[in-house]
Amino acid sequence: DEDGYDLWLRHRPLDRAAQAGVQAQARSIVIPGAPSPTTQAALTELNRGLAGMLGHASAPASRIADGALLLATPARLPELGAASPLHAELAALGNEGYLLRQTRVQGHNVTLIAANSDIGLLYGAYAWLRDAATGARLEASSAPKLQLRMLNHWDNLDRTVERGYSGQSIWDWWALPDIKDQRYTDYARANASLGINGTVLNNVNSKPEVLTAPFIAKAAAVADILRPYGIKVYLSARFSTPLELKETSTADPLSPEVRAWWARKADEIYKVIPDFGGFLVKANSEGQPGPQDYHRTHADGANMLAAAVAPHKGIVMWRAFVYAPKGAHLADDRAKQAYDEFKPLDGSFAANVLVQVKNGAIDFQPREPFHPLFGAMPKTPLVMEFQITKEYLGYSTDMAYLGTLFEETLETDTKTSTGAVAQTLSGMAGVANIGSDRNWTGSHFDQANWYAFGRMAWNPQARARDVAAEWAALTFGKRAEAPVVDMMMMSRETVVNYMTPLGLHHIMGTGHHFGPAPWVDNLERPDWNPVYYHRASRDGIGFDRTAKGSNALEQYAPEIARQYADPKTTPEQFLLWFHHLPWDYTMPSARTLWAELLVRYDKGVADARSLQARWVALKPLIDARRYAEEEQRLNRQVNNAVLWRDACIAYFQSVSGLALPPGVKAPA
Ligand code: GCW
Repeated sequence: DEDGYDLWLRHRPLDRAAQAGVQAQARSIVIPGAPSPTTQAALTELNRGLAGMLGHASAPASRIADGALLLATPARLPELGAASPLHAELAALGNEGYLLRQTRVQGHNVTLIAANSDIGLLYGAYAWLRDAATGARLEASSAPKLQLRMLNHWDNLDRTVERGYSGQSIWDWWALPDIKDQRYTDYARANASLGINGTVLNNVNSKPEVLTAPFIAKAAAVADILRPYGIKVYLSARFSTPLELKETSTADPLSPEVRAWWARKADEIYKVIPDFGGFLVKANSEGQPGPQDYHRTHADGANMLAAAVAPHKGIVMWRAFVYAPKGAHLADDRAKQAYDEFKPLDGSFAANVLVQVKNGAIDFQPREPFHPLFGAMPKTPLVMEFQITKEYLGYSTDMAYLGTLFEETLETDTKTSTGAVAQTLSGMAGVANIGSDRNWTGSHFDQANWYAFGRMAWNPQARARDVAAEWAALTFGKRAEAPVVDMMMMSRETVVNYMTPLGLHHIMGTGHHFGPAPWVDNLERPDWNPVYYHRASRDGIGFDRTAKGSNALEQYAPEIARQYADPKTTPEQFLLWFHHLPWDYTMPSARTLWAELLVRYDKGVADARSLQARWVALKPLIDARRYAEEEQRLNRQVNNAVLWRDACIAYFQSVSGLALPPGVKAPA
């Protein structure tokens, strides 16, 4: 499995001491009661795991005996009912939680995986396998803190993937529904092992065809495969679908004809996908149609779709990523539009609508302050959207562990009545980085970003470092864990430094977003031009979002707005996000802003080289193929870093007219 196909489910042989411990807990596997597709999945994975770790599988047994690994719900094992000492703890874990315990059942010493549902048992089985493989403690209880833990595929029906860097779409729409690739089952296993419980199969830039009968049948075939793993299927719906299919004369959400069409469409979908999750919608953004085309609001549009799926318990996730070609804020500040459009609608969305908000207000930059909508819509459930695919962080070439990016946003305190970001969420969505590549994600280390997203959607308070350690141990083995974690933990900051230090943003190559292009100023929309964002000139650099500038700051809680209004109290990492400052502005380091910028770019390059060197040192601990594949990427990353630094410095110099400060050498 050196090619990476097995992801973090490698189930590699344990050393002898560890084998004995694991063997003692799983002499047999017992799941009382009638098997279900979900308990079958758990049993298959446990056997696969044991076969890998011990060299042989455990015999499934029907009777509880000493040394059994016992998987049970109260419905399967009456001893777990009201009289059980575990009853209260178990009841508190809800439908998806689980507990692992060494205990006695029916007079036998067993290892118990208990849950309230079969899906909880499956999650518990994966947790037990993870603990067995990493040598972690085998006593735990866990329940997800967020209800919706979703992947969003930006996959087109022709198998191209928007912002995908790992091959084609894994969904072979042409072959479906008759031909069901084994990869779909392996995809379900990987996601279930993290607790991901929903997936949107197609791109938010959607097509009407996806809601026609043939595609609904294809989606149903995928749903059938994912169902035992607790994963619901959702689809991205194009708002103008009925009109474009020529089945209505308008797409106006208040038209009875349109409402009836969507209600019938929902009935048609639920007939073949009874647990269909619902719709994800990108409307009135980047050219997508939407309710505003009919002078209706986002709430009118979302509520119309919500009414269609409500009888079937479906939901609508309505995206807040909007910036209009002729928006009021075009000249002023694109970052303000989502808040301005959505905040006034708080309280007017139907109960089964969630508003899905990107982590930051611009667009998945290497670093962004949290989106001001978090904490600002107390009456609306919000889903936080992260991008797992690295559109702006060097694709699947550059190493950038996103656990630290997720953590940074999730732990921010919004300082509003609703508190920390994590507490205002009802779900997390991650734009998938999964494709048809043998290793799924283009590079081995990008598997960690899928992993981290899933683990942090289950527990948004999880620490990025712990998650990295788990992934590294499962992927590369215990011996490589610590040095691999060190690389992962420094990797994202490295990218920030050589691309967009000190709060710079959106200065990437336009369109493709790979590599530097701070000089571009001639695109048809001003807010696509890098110059719009860095605003570098003779007098200084940075985007003034204070009251003297766009005043985007007023969208934050007063405490934050006050703190960030002054460059002296603005976190350095967001300095040029909120302020336009003279080149000779004095930084906390006592350097000028210009000198500090150069120091950051240099550090980015030095750290990229350090990543490369650390990997070379790890060679004896890494499988040959994984080693070589990552080595090539790290070599290229160093070149990317040098290019970014040199191009940005040369460009900024050309507008500032400044020389390199004394002591700084021009690049060789
Ligand atoms: O990040 C930008 C991307 C677009 C994407 C859009 C969105 C799906 O450059 O490719 O379109 O955001 O999130 O809708």
